[in-house]
Amino acid sequence: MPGQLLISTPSEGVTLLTLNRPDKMNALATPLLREIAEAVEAADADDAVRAVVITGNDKVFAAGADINELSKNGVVEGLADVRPAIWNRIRSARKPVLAAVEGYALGAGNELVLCADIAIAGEGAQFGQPETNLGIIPGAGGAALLPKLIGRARAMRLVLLGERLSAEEALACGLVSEVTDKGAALACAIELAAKIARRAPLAMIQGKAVIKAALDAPLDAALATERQAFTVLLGTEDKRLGTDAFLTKIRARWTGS
Ligand code: CO8
Repeated sequence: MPGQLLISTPSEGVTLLTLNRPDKMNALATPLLREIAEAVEAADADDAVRAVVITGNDKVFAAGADINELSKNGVVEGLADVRPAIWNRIRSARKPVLAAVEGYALGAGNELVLCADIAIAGEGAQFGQPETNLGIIPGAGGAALLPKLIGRARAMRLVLLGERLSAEEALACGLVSEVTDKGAALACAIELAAKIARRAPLAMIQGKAVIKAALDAPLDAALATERQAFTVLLGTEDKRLGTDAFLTKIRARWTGS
């Protein structure tokens, strides 16, 4: 019987994680969330993997945390909850993570999109943080991180009113970087991931790390972090190969060293 997370390699250097709980709208119950964290960490540890794509199915990316699980949790369970640590593991991925979204990305599903570095939406996709409909608020970035990415005004409407963003609105506010025809988001995300997989590996990791750090740091600190990463890359074989390739007009074969 297939698991709740399908792991495949659709293109060289690309790991594809497909959420597979279609009968429960891909609700992110703790075991599934844990499987995602383990798969992301395995990809990070595997030199052959350069990028990760996370997707759902044609109708739903993920409709949130598992409400059956949630309904049984009180304050005590909340205090002992292992999920914040699992989310941190997903958020800490070093290699680029892409999300391909068709249909609903709601609650924790949208928070999983927020973990991605590049998100692609198929026409008709819908993004939201409907937790206040359940008498709670988002718990994995949907209130804390969302306003930094899409702005306070839109985040307030999503969280306080339970409104959803269409694919086009998500594009306009920078939640996703591209809208494709319905059903074409995954192919688009795999193509982008394959492009990343062909590029200088250390530069991909450092570029991602600096951009993420810059979201939270004052400009001086962000510029210092950028400068440090830039300087470290000057000492790499890939930098020598990249500059030689430009000067000799011969394509570089990156080594990731
Ligand atoms: N959890 C559990 N089961 C779900 C969930 C869910 N989030 N979403 C859908 N399902 C189940 C339904 O109960 C139904 O099951 P069954 O057939 O056994 O009755 C099945 O999936 C199909 O769902 P629907 O019949 O509702 O399908 P529709 O096409 O009519 O509607 C929707 C699709 C709009 C996605 C609808 O299912 C919906 O609104 N789902 C809930 C969305 C939601 O409220 N999400 C927020 C959840 S709370 C959350 O994410 C908090 C995160 C906190 C993280 C904290 C970490 C520390």
